[in-house]
Amino acid sequence: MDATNGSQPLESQAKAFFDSAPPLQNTHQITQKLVQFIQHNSSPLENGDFKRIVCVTSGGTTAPLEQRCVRYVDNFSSGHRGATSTEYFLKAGYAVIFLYRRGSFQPFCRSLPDDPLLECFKPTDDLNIQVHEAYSEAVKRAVVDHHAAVTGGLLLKLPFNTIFEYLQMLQLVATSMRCLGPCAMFYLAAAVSDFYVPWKDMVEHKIQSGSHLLDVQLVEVPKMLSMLRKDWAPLAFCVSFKLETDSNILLNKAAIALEKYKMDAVVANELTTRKEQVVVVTRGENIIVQRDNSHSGNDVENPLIKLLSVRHAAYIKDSGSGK
Ligand code: 9Z3
Repeated sequence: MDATNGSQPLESQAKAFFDSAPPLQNTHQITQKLVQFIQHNSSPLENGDFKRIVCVTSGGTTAPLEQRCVRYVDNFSSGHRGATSTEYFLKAGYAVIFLYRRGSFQPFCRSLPDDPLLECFKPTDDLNIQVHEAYSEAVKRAVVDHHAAVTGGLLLKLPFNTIFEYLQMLQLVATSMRCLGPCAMFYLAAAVSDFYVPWKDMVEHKIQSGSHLLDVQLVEVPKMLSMLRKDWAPLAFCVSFKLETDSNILLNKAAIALEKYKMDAVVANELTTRKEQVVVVTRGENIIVQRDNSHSGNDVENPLIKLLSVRHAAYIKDSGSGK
């Protein structure tokens, strides 16, 4: 495989990416859902403040190698960070647009076993099914909390698979959230492909073994964080993530991303310790956030979302408007 660097301006790279991407299947339905969701959460609260809405991205994007895709390049992410964070954002009073990779971890399902349907239920004598005693509390909590969030209009779930779907959907979400000004937050935990094969250069059928599999020409994915900041939702509070396996370069890379993409915070995490500790890199300081080990059910996302929620509130206040 080989990779090329785009030397054109970002806007033309982004345009080329979107023009050549296979169009999203259900743009109209997604837009309608977004409009409804944002409208539902846009009326002022009793204290005169506006509800805050966060877009949480979660899971890894795929970069297909064939148009009728059999093989693809994947980005590592189980979706645990995004799903867990969604629960804490809901607890903190946010409405959440959860943009997730199909098949990745889901909010409220973390305490269920790997195969919840088959492991949580058992047949009864008369061939009905009932919840297994061992899981009855966990199943009840998951179903009740999920139902409350969705029917209360506080959680909108939108799935993606490919980098093409992800970036088109992120653009739709961001431009729909622009009207919220600083009350919008982006929490970009998804692991996004750095390279892709443009649709027009992609072979249609499954690449045969022994043929051109190793000749695939990869192109750099345009840095859409800049588009988000500059064009799609310029007033939103933006938090991106930086993942490294070498802790020696992590903080420096996060600081570079903070400046380059004009983020409000970059959450730096190292692959093996990501569930224990993250560092929130901001312009003023680096804040170490750790999981509280004294309770088993505690997650690093609990203090992380509390911190980001406080920072977001200050950002809204500084911007001088509730909306
Ligand atoms: C992250 O760094 C996430 O925290 C993880 C979460 C993917 C590590 P899990 O889903 O893991 O709980 O298993 N996400 C961003 C990864 C990423 O691709 N960042 C890009 C980079 O590091 C910037 S967008 O260059």
